[in-house]
Amino acid sequence: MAALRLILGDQLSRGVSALSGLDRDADIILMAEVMSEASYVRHHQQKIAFLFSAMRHFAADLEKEGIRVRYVRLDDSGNSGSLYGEVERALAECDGLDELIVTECGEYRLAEEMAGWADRLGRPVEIREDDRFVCSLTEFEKWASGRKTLRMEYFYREMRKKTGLLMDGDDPEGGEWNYDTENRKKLPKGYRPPTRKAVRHDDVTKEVLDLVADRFGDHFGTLDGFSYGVTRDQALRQMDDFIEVSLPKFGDYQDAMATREDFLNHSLLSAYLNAGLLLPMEICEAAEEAYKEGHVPLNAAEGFIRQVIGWREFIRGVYWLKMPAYKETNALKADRPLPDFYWTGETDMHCVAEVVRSTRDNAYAHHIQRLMVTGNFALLAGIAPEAINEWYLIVYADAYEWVQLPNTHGMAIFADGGVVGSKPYAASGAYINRMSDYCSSCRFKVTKKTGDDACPFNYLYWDFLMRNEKSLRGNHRMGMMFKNLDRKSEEESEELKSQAKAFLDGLPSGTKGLY
Ligand code: FAD
Ligand code: DLZ
Repeated sequence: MAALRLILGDQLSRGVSALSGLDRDADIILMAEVMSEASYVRHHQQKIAFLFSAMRHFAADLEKEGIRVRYVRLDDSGNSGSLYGEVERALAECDGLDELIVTECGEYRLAEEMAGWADRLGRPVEIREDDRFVCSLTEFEKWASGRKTLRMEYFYREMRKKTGLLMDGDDPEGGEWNYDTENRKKLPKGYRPPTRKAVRHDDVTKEVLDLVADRFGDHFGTLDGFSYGVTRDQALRQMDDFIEVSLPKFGDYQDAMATREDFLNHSLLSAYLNAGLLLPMEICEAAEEAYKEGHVPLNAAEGFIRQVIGWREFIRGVYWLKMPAYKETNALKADRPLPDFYWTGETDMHCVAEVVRSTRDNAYAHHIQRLMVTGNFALLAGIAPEAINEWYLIVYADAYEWVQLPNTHGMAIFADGGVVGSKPYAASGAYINRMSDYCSSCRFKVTKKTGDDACPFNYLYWDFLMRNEKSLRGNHRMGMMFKNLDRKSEEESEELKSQAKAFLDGLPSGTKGLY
């Protein structure tokens, strides 16, 4: 039987299951740039440019191998605008194709749609497992079954044993599973983060950048300085460069933040991993190798590997285990609209302005910026889950719902009531001050709790605890927080509440024309 094999924009791996068993003489690969995928949220311009260019390069590489590819560009005449429409059109226009083969996709909305394709097409549709992950969904379900709570740390240990990464027989390398306590260092004064290898862009990418500017120029973000690699070779070079230059201090400065230093020692590999240009095991093996050669310390290698085979796999497992109900939860009954500064960056809170700037410029912010600045603000302010989830899905080049949602909905804003994390990551300005240089050039004073020049994170933090006392006081991991709250006089508590209310009520939101 000849097959049409659909490859999605985030399935750019030569070994993706939809390509296995390919009959080069009979089968046709379909790849399509379609408006439905490019606009179901108003993706950052760089995310669209990265994916379209990577898709075009991937298709060209397949063609070089002699594989027949039907590649539909966004502006091709006849483009139906949707993946289903392109599948239907390909089946109608190419003779002799009996079935459709596709690898399962990364978002529930599309998976649901695809489940109905066989009926709509009146042909067999084979949806294959996405085996580019370390843990299959069935394996995760088995691990989760019967557990009262799902905790990443225990899952991670299983993944270490399964992969053998950083294992010394049955024991973890160095005697501990986790070296996180060594990974919370502030940047030393005058620290100069590694510089990144520049990527040279070819005509394919230049053409895509023009297309995106023309068709999506009103989406959030800028294309200036677009620096993503768009081929597997370029992604591999970024990986090698990271291992060589940035990984040695990755652990030490993993939680640090600094003005105008957007990347520090982070890998910047998530967009490549999530699109399929790199695979999780190969980057972990490279990190382990660097440790074995004595090039990087254990806290760096372990910290990095934990993010990939621990957090990334755990998050994916939670998404597919809990959807679709997961997205509808709102444990803290948050309902505030998204403040305009998430789009404009116009706020006197220097930390927030910096994170939004990096997000706009790079379609990137590192984990602590996402979690403890924009995420923490959304948690403390009680931003409605659907509004903040949509923002995170739009603004990052690595964002697909399977990975964005549990990170935002669960880890950052605790809307899932504790599925991903055991307590909300609520923090006052003191945390941001400890881990960054942001506060020293901020109009607000991080040491002040109330008053016009007090850091908003301070009164919002106390207001958050008071507002959510009923839901959170029983959480044993929050005992100390509530003990500190109990020390406040009624007068002080009222002042904190009223300052938080005045600040939040005064935030412009929903301004017309902002995305
Ligand atoms: P590094 O710090 O170098 O980490 C190495 C790799 O580990 C990353 O490339 C990534 O693949 C993986 N990783 C690390 N932490 C996580 C995590 N919590 N979940 C999944 N993978 C992880 N990551 C995404 O890939 N897509 C998203 O849409 C996304 N949205 C997020 C939203 C919020 C609110 C938060 C708090 C985190 C989010 N993350 C997301 C996780 C994490 O912030 C990014 O993976 C990371 O910042 C990517 O940068 P990096 O490649 O330099 O990562
Ligand atoms: C994100 C994205 C964008 C912007 N455009 C396309 C596209 O035109 N064609 C395509 O096949 N995939 C695209 N993608 C990736 C899909 O949205 C992604 O495959 C699903 O969200 C499932 O993860």
